[in-house]
Amino acid sequence: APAAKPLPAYAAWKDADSVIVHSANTIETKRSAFGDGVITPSRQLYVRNNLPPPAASVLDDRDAWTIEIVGVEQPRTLTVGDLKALGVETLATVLQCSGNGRGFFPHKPSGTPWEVGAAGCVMWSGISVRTLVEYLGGLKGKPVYMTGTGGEVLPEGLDPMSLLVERSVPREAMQDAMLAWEMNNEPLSLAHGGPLRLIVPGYTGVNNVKYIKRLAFTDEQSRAKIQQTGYRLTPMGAKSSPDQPSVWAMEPKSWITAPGTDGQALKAGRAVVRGVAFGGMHAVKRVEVSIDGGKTWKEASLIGPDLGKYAWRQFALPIDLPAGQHTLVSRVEDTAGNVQVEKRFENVRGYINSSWQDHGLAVNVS
Ligand code: MSS
Repeated sequence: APAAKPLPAYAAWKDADSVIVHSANTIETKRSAFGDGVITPSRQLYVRNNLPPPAASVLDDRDAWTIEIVGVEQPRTLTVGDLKALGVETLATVLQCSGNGRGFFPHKPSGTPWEVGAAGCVMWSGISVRTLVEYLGGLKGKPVYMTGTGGEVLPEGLDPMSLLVERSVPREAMQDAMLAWEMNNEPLSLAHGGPLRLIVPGYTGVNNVKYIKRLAFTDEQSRAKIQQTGYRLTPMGAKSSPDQPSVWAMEPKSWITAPGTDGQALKAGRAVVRGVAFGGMHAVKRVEVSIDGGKTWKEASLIGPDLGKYAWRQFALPIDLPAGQHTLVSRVEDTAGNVQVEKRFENVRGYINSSWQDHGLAVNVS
């Protein structure tokens, strides 16, 4: 195996044994590292930055970080300190990169070939966007989008719109959205967007803008490339364009995390198949597991605490594992009746791979 790449300085505190460092801006959680608790420990959570993060000094005085809010009746620039005096809530969400599962697309799309580990389930604390908007007199008019702008310093001499991390999501997403300053009970790290980050529950990673400097309620989508042509579900053979669906809501998805994910050969006999499952926009209703690649299915039990519809659920199914080669797969159904898809939706950049078939785990039992 090639030598493991070192963790970048801003993420040096991550648990090196639990992650795969693809590059300084793309770090994946190992499938075998998810463990049996519902929350993904911060030290194991994946990292994805489209641009290098801001200087660590932005965390020197967290409460002094400012955010501009526009598209409300009383537009204001507020500090994190101001926000902390207005409200606080805690929410668990699945944070999942739009490209998680890209590594299973046969056409090898450009971008990180993530398998299952560009995802985690984490707790956020901060102020709900609804509370903040009410405080600022409500929305001005009937804006179509909520647009968040990242606070990275852009390199000079290049068109800022080609680099700016600015994402628009449908306005309704504000109902459950949050401006978070804590993750997993700790002040938000630089790697995950500190001092302040927008959380848009149910939406893919890119819509959860880190280092947020501006929150705008707008009639148009952002002019930034990352919105206009980036993160589009572009059919094979086509060019990315704004008329294709934007990568927004997540879909029902699950995968197996044990046994056999650490590459060890398995012994025939009693075993507990475990994994994680989420609905994206709806709560998990049930999870089925197959040890014959999807020919026959058995319902697994949902275990552990239910942290709400945007969190993932752990599932477990005790089975008798016969000797031989098996493919373990799982399939989730949400409370709205949507079932995890069997096959991926082919698209140029390899986004939103929710295929249960692709996420199967081949094991060798002796
Ligand atoms: N934000 C900002 N500001 N910047 C950047 O770069 N990225 C994205 C998000 N946000 C960014 C942001 C992405 S793309 C993702 S995934 C996410 O983030 C991640 O997160 P973490 O914390 O994990 O790192 Mo794909 O869809």
